[in-house]
Amino acid sequence: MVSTSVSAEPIARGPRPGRLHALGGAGDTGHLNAERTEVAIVGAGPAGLVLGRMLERNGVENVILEARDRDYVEGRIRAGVLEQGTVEVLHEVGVAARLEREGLVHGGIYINVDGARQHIPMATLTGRSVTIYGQTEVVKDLIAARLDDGAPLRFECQVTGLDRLDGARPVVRYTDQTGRECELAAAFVAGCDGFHGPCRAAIPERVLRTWTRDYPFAWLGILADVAPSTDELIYAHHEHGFALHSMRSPEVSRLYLQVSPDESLQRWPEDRIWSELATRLGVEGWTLHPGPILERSVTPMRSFVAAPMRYGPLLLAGDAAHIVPPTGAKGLNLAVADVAVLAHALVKRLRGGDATALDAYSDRCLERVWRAQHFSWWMTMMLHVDAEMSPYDRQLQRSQLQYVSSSRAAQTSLAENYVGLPLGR
Ligand code: FAS
Ligand code: PHB
Repeated sequence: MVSTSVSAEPIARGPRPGRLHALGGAGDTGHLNAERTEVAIVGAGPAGLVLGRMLERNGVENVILEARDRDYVEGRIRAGVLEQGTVEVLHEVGVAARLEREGLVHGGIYINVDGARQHIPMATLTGRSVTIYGQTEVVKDLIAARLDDGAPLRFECQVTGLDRLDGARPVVRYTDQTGRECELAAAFVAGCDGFHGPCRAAIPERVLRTWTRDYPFAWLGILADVAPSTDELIYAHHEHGFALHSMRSPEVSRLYLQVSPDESLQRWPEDRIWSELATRLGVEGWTLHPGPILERSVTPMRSFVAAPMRYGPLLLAGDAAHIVPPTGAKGLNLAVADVAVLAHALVKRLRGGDATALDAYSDRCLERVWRAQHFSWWMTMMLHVDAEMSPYDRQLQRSQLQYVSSSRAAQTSLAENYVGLPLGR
């Protein structure tokens, strides 16, 4: 365990092997105008940005290539729950000042079952808590820090392919914002390009195994300009379907409704959204306060895992390697956990020549990924209404809901998975 080497303390910026310079040396045939760096990172989501930050602070050269422009990347509304381990990593890499000021620390969640609300005191049961702080804010903080540092972050640079993954120095091909075809050679390529990116597809089918589960439901999510009607998140199971009351700040609420995967937003005018939320989240003596809806979207739900997460010099992290339904609030946290392990391994390999951690990277992450897969599937099946469910399974679901609402042991298990297991590196 050499956690100190991948630590917050930026090392002295000594002369380092040429940050970016044109190839042209002996042996670099066919990629004459390729720039060169140590780690080419594809994607400026949470995975790519946290990895870039950790490598940067340990003096490892890296370049981030991002297909979209800055406004788009910073405007994408996604996750909102940070595990304690994720907050610790953001602290470690020195981008937690605003999180400290604006993040909402929650010691529990509520589970609503048919009009009865049960509090799960996670901090009491596990000693750990979660922090509510939007993914958009995490990404903004990381981008600002990187640009302040002058570290290379190229927006509107679409990666189109990876070459020489079987060679000593892979090459990333991309189209820059002027449409020019460019190449970036690197010792390692980090595929942090999300589920739809090109990096996973660069791993030969004979090598890559995938597991998938699609769910017969989706989430209609809204961002509303109204103070949350609850102090902590409410997960509700109701005969009409699942609902979730989350938030982004003391002034802004984030709420979700279970809908069918092909649901059209046209069929959900504001008043219908608020009345359905009130029905599904409702308990005696509690009122949901509606407000202007700022954003709404429908997100399909899928479970997906790809393995191995490494193919020679290519390392996958985050949604590029695994997807979970958002019911367990694991997506963003898994992405950060992957790159916390990856950064450590790359520094040991590139600075110490020791490849043990890198060789163990995939197995190490998959262990945590499958735990989160199981928890996210379990929360999803327990809390959603599946019309195809057999009457027998329906009874099992009811028993599970009653068990979680009444048993400390069941609540402790839920809490332990929800707050996230400490990050081993
Ligand atoms: P990301 O998808 O965040 O980032 C990948 C980046 O790669 C993107 O910026 C993309 O533009 C870039 N890229 C792709 N192809 C490229 C190419 N060819 N060249 C260059 N760049 C390329 N999780 C929750 O816990 N709660 C939620 O409510 C929740 N809501 C979600 C809603 C949606 C619509 C989605 C898709 C995910 C949601 N998630 C949620 C999960 C989410 O938080 C992800 O787990 C998290 O964004 C994963 O981070 P990354 O792995 O960095 O991938
Ligand atoms: C969110 O705040 O966006 C959120 C919270 C908890 C979840 C999913 C999404 O399980």
